[in-house]
Amino acid sequence: MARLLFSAPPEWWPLYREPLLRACADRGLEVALTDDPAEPTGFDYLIYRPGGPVTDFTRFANLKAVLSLWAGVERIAGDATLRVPLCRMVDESLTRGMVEWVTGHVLRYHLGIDAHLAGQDGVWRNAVVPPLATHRGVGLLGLGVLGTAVAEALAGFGFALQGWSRRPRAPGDFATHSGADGLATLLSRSEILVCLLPATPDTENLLDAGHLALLPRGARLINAGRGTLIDDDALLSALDAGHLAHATLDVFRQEPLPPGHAYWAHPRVTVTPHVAAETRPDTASQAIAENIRRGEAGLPLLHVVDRAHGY
Ligand code: NDP
Ligand code: OXD
Repeated sequence: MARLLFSAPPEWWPLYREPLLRACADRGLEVALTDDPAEPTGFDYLIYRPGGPVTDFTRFANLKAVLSLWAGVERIAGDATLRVPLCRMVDESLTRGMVEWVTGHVLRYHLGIDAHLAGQDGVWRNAVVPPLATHRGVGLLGLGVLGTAVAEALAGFGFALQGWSRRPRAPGDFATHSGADGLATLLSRSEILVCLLPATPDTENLLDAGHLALLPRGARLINAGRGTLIDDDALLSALDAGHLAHATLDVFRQEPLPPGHAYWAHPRVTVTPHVAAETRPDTASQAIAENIRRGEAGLPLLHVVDRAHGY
């Protein structure tokens, strides 16, 4: 019998209890599942979403792993009280959601949809025709699970794609880069820049004034990674100066984004409320149960976080 603790804000418990039990039963796993961290039994696995009751893992002496319901694990990756493997969420629904969201926003920019939405005034403005995707430079920061799936979708339209990751990639269907020089090359060619990097000490404020200045004038930015990737003051200055034409931001240093934040009122910013890709209880529970099955069978866990690099 594997003993599972669900630690998340209370509204998630009714949404996850049944799907988790079902996913475990599907795999023939016998489990005891609770959301009460005070139960005196030792727990084998802790299912984690930020904002739940567990903030210190020290007392969970028998824990075999912490299984995150989020793909981004910056809130616990550096936690010194966590001494067992931490697995992040990798789930096809989450990935498909991100692909749809990013593709939609890239196409909005590429096709210039806003200009037509704003101009329904009887004037026939056909002077500006968007280029084909093959002539549109799109840069993708982050080529992990989500970035790779997004790249495949955008490549399907024929966009002139470039990608950037920490470790160099073997040559593939589109140009990839790593390191500072590779970043500079990618930025200089990105009319649309998509960020799908994790929040780590190395990515903090990556998009600062210097890096934003490398983008072509009139570039657009889409951030679905984390708010910490962006130096907010530098972005606002680049937008005010017209160097960047527009930004679509799904993630922020403080969430919910405070009502008075400059992004809400900025005419060149679209704010979306961290909805790019949602973790869905049915499929996320399958991913969690699969790791429990593997743990109980003595198999290596999937998607273990590299704590040294923070993702
Ligand atoms: P992965 O861990 O699979 O991929 C991370 C990518 O970032 C990898 O390509 C990695 O490089 C690259 N990377 C990390 N650090 C650096 C660095 N210092 N320099 C250059 N590249 C770096 O993550 P996912 O693709 O699954 O998710 C990415 C992020 O998306 C999550 O961490 C989370 O913050 C965010 N997210 C946002 C959601 C939303 O709704 N807005 C939903 C889900 C996730 P390498 O390939 O070399 O390891
Ligand atoms: C995640 C997220 O990391 O929703 O899963 O941002």
